[in-house]
Amino acid sequence: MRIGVLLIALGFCLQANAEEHHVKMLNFGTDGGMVFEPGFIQINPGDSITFVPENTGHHVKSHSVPTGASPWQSELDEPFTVTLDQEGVYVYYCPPHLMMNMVGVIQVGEQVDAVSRDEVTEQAEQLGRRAFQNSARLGNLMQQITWSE
Ligand SMILES: [Cu+2]
Repeated sequence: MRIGVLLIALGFCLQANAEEHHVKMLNFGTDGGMVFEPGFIQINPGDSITFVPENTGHHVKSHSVPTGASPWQSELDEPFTVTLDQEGVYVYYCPPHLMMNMVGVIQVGEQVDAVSRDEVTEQAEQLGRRAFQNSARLGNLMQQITWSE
């Protein structure tokens, strides 16, 4: 009985600690044209991210997600919220503006297991090869990841 109450209280605490973050989809931002802002974000497991279409013509689709996590895709011009429970790196893009490197990176957890580094980097490079503008953007975002030793 007492343990049950404790677990319920703990559940409320965990829920209260989960944060909701916002990423804007913009025609122009601080990092140039056709851009997610912020392009890199570090969150805790269980947090959610809402993608907000501030301008029309954008949506978001995951490119690579950690093992065990589900891919996602939003509707054009619709706000979209995804909750991320699995630690690791998520790379995503806006399909209509992939050629302009409209891409973003999410780090879930304080650090990312360095064992996954080569695979994650290779997946990001596959996506980056399809960009013809803002070509440095994805590399700059990937450099902000904190890897474990
Ligand atoms: Cu776009």
